[in-house]
Amino acid sequence: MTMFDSPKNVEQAYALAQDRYATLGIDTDAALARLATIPISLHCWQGDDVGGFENLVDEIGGGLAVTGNYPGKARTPDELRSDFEMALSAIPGKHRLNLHASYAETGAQPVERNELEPAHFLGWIDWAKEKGLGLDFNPTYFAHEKADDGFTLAHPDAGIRQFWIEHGIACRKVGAAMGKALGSPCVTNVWIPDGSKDTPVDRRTPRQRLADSLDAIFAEPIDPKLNLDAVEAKLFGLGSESYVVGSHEFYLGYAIKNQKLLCLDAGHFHPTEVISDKISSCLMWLDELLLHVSRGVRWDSDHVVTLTDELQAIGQELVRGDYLDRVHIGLDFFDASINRVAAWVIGSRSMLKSLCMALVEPIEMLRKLENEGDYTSRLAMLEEIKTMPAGAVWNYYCLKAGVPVGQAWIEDIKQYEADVLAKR
Ligand code: RNT
Ligand code: ZN
Repeated sequence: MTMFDSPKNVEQAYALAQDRYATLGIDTDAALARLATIPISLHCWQGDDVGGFENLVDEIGGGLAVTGNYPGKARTPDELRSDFEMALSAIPGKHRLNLHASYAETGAQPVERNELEPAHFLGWIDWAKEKGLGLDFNPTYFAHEKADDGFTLAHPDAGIRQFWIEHGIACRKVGAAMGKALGSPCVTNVWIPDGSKDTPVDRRTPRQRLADSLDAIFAEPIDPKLNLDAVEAKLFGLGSESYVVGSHEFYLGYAIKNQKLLCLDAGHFHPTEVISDKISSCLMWLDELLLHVSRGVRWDSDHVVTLTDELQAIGQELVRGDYLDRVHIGLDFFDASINRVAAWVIGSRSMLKSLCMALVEPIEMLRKLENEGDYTSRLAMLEEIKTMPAGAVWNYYCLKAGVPVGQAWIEDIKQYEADVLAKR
């Protein structure tokens, strides 16, 4: 007995699955062809616990917490790129890397955040070009002394606000340079930690300041073929339990008014709220969305994404609503208690599995049942679909994409851990 399926077994299982799906009118080859066109934007920060390469402060701040001390985290851009390539070798399809400004390569000379330029990201851009990857970007409004008191773009001090506005402007230019160099628009996403631990008496003024700061950052139009602006809301954070300036209502309104992308992070709402139900509402009024697919366990804990009901619901919404061309799928989690390269692989493969399952769903049939009011059959079908052989379709997809099938990738990552990570 071997540990892994032979290619022949994978193909035979696929042929059977194909027949089974055909009885429901589903063309699995077409589904996989579609799946191959969906990029996932993998976040660089899973690779080094949101550390970045500036070494300005010891703590990340901004209420971001990474737990665990698994050995072997990337300490340099080259190590991070090498780890990322290792992760990609186990992820089928063509994907993107989502960078934070704190991952700039400025050489021996530190460069202030408001003075960052595309030149400081050339290492990333050249590498992305060589690997055929798209890049996305984020200004970094934490891990900095000017963010220490919990306010950045909404700071009461005009000088500090101006510094962070300049950072935002600089980052849009970096994003546009990335988009231009790689021939694919860069999504530059603004998330700020601003808020307060205890009850504020003035909820209004900081929000007015934030709106003004954002207006200043976005004042210069940039070709959407190069850069797309996104804004990310949050309900609460560590240290901003009582008030977050950039709340959901704030940014939904701002994004609609200014035709920006809204970023929905799966961990940024009340635990009983789900972003899968927000996609169709937001896309009534917005052209495009950015998702930060994450997994909150009891709070915005940023656990590695797994194939939960909610992850499946997100995939279903994107496919059922025909939103795949209007939604940029990004991941956002950081776990330092397990192999960080494996974390990327697990989260990305889970996201892709959810899309794969959604793409082989007999949605026309389900919709018809719903329209006819036959909720009995709808529920029965939804339950039957759960045990359809989507796994065989996914395995075949991995085989054809030239990446390990099933658990085979775990061994490769363990080898990389022994050969590379353990020696750091
Ligand atoms: C924080 C936001 C934000 C960050 C990254 C590092 O709650 O989710 O997206 O996770 O920018
Ligand atoms: Zn996020």
